[in-house]
Amino acid sequence: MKIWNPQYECMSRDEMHKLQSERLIATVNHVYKNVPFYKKRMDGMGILPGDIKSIDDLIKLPFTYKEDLRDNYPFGLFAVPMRDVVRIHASSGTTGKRTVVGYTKDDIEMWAEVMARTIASAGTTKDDIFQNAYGYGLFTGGLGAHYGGEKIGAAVVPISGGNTKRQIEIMTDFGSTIISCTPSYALYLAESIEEGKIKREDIKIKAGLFGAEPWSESMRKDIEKRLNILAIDIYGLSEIIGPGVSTECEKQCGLHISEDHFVPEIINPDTEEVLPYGEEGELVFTTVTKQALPLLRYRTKDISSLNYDTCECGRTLVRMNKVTGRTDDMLIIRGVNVFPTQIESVLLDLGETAPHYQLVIERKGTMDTLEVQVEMTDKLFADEVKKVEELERKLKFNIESTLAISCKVTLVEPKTIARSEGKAKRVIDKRNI
Ligand code: DLL
Repeated sequence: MKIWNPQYECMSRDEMHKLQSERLIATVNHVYKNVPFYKKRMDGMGILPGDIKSIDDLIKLPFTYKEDLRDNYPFGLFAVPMRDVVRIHASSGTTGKRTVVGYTKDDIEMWAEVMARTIASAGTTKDDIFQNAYGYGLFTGGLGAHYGGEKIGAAVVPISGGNTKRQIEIMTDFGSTIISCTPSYALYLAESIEEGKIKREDIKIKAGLFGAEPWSESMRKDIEKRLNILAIDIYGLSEIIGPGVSTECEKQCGLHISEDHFVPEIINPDTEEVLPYGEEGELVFTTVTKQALPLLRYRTKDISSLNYDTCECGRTLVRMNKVTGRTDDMLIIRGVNVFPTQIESVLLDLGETAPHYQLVIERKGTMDTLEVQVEMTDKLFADEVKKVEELERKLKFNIESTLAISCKVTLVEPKTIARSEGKAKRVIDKRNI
């Protein structure tokens, strides 16, 4: 399959080292000058931009945490004036506040470039019809993939997420050849196609770009078999750019990181020590070309490992292994990032229930379901059923508008949710992904 940009994707390790070094130095100067937060943090550690002479000095730099973005909400970490920002996206934060990210024109161009690499790695060319079923909006998936598809010259169908009947109709009528969506939605599509009247021969999809949530090898096999396509894993996070941070190639043996833009490290999440190549730990990224929101050593909380061996596909870009989990309690339900604390805030804000709750997540068929079980207070328990139902509806509405995904709320009798002596067990994830 054609490599989109061999100059960068197949660069020698020495050249990459030199390029990353130059770009890191420029980035450190940029943030030190333009982001008071970084100046303060570097001053606090006694580090000046001049101390950073190559990419090997990365370890001298401070980490950045999701909380730093929240504490500087919404635009406090932006390194350019607002007049240079041309796009703003946002994703879930740990509590009520979202994580806000901004892009300059050059950032959007770089994003389109890394997404073109990603989309091309599934074999996409100018001749393809690319059905982009990632959500458009504040989520980075839709527009991120859109610009990459256009850069390649494919005909992008900006259908966005959901509405399965319409997805299948458009897919058949337009003759879409490439699809992008979450892997769980791909399975749902497969199931809906199997149940409907349309025959597989009437569908021309040959490959799919699936990411935004963890998925296993067995899920890949299932999708590939049922849809009869090549299923490629794509990874990214809003803070670093959105989708486009890394992608599998057709060899499906790890995700190539666009490390000319995003430099990875693997650390021990507890000691923050950098781990030797190959060991599993928390992924950390430093952006080295971003203008609006450059981040130094951003702690992703995603667990993976790195592989620097040259891949059979010819790319020299380092590969990260499939993400195996997270170091925090973030859940991804139907592609939406959910922190239990967000739900807790909604419950506490309303203050009409006991502070004991549990989240039960299941995969029914191919769809994830979320049930929020909340304990009633003794007073509420003594009330009429009508009042209880009303509160369930109100909680459901508040949670759904905070999380942007549907859920079921069940008010349970007082003292029925198991108490824990240590950390409360808030999440019962029954999905077997
Ligand atoms: O999910 C960006 C994206 C969109 C990636 C479309 C791929 C496709 P966020 O909403 O900020 O951004 O969520 C980022 O999702 O830290 C991981 O925990 C998880 N994630 C993303 N891709 C994968 C993947 C987008 N391929 C968070 N495998 C990340 C496992 C993934 N987890």
